[in-house]
Amino acid sequence: MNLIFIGTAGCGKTSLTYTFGEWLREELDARVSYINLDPGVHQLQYITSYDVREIVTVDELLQKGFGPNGAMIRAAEIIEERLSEIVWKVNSIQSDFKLIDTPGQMELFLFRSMGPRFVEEIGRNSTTVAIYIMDPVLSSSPIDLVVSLMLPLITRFRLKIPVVSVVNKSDLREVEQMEKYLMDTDFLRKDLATKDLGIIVDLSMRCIEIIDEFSKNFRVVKVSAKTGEGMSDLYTLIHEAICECGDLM
Ligand SMILES: Nc1nc2c(ncn2[C@@H]2O[C@H](COP(=O)(O)OP(=O)(O)OP(=O)(O)O)[C@@H](O)[C@H]2O)c(=O)[nH]1
Ligand SMILES: [Mg+2]
Repeated sequence: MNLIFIGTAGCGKTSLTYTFGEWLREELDARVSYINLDPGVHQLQYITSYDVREIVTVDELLQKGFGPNGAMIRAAEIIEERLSEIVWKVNSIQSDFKLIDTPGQMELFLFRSMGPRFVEEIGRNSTTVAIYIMDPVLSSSPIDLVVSLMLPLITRFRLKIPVVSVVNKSDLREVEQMEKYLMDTDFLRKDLATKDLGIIVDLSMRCIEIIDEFSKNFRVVKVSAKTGEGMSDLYTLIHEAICECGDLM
């Protein structure tokens, strides 16, 4: 099974990849391999079975004179050009779970062809699920939360595989308010209705309808890559996604 960790910059992709991988090893005695697709990362907690930095790093492109954004885009292009080789190497790894860490900037993986093409190719041989990581720091107001909840749907659009959503950093206080909204969408709607933001409120209400319909009633699991909370819930969520493939986001 391939598990792809995706989310906005700093949401905890690398940390959760590692924490969940170690949980799978310890609790299930599973064979776990770690795959790094982030050409910009400096340090990883895990030992990789495949690391895209063997092909390209953002640092070497910066040294060649690219600017910070140009270097990331060029790195993504180089990865795209050599995708067959990368997929071949990832496919040749023997393990029960391949945990795939994606670039810091989500758009490099999601909005360029790199992510969809990678997912399509590795998905031919094994089940692939994306884990969309929500960052409570970016979801504190009702409108920010609606935006955060739309992103796993967009991920589903782009990658065309089952996507499960988790809220990481559950050890932080910001999660409490977010959880109240997630557990009671009427409360979220009521709170939104009090905002004097005109069409933004209307748009948010419509988004909630879509999220409600396609995300199985806001089923979002709370996890902490820092404390290890929620790993068994995440495992259950992934299993449900595979069983219910087709209608689960
Ligand atoms: N409190 C808390 N901090 C966390 C948690 N997970 C990650 N962090 C912190 O969030 C920051 C970013 O974590 P990373 O795992 O590097 O996140 P990332 O999404 O891989 O980051 P980029 O790849 O750079 O976008 C680090 O300072 C982590 O220590 C968590 O569960 N709780
Ligand atoms: Mg990372």
